[in-house]
Amino acid sequence: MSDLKDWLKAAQKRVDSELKRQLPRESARPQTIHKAMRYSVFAGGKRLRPILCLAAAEACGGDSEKALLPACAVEVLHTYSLVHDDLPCMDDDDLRRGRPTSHKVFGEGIAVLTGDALLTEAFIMLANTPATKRYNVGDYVKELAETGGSKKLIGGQVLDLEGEGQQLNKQQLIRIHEAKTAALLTSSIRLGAMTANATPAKLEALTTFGYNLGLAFQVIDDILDVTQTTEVLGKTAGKDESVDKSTYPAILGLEKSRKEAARLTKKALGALEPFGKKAARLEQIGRYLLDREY
Ligand code: GRG
Repeated sequence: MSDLKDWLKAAQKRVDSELKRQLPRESARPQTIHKAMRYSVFAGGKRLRPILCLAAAEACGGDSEKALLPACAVEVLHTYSLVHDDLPCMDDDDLRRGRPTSHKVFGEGIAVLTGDALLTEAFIMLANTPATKRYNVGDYVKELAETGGSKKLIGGQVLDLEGEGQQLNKQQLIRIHEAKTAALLTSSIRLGAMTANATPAKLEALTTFGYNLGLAFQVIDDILDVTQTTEVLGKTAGKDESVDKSTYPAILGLEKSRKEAARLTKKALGALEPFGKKAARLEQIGRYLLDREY
């Protein structure tokens, strides 16, 4: 476990220093937007999506260095979604990752533009990612654009908005989590694998892994909302998301939610079998995410 924790810390550090290199400097004009972009990107996130991206490249026998740009791209796209999700017209949250949200610090207009700018930066990073024999920049862009689009992240947010104040059933909840959480985790993993020139069969197996891990992650997140555990991937998670929506524990109860998280994690790990030892990190991360609750 300490070996995993050291590896996670080192991966977080690599991602952070690449993000620092890639994002426009705070001194670049207009300074406000660049300050706001960095404020939200360097706010203490766990870097789960980039870590999965790097580990997936390793699982496919690739050099994780080549996965650093897509790793940063998925993190800045994730940060955009959080900045917009916190806006008064969405969840209207004052705190994110334990700090005042972007619109609280910079105002609503700048927060909207910060999200827009981060989304755009993600695609610049992908455009600069080297092609492999099987995959070109167009493939990377399509992967992330489809996930960020109206059928996945944005579509999930629409379902979430429309379901507000209603008691959703399990199927409706799964549809939201597939779109809001599992899709980006899956694309993070797929992009890492693509930089390692993964075969279509390996990409397919990792899609199964990412989908089930993403759903498990969300079930565990919902459980944590109830049980209030704070230590996750070595970072202290702020208790700053609303809990009054439909969640797994609200629909299934805590015990069944725990069983569901374990079932989904098992299914995710099963998909890693063809990778053998190369997928050790992905496997450890999957187990670690499940264990963070207990
Ligand atoms: C496009 C506005 C817009 C929204 C898209 C992804 C999304 C929908 C909204 C973000 C809010 C949210 C609660 C998403 C569910 C996924 C999730 C558990 C996000 C938190 O991810 P962590 O725990 O956060 O990895 P850190 O802070 O560690 O990066």
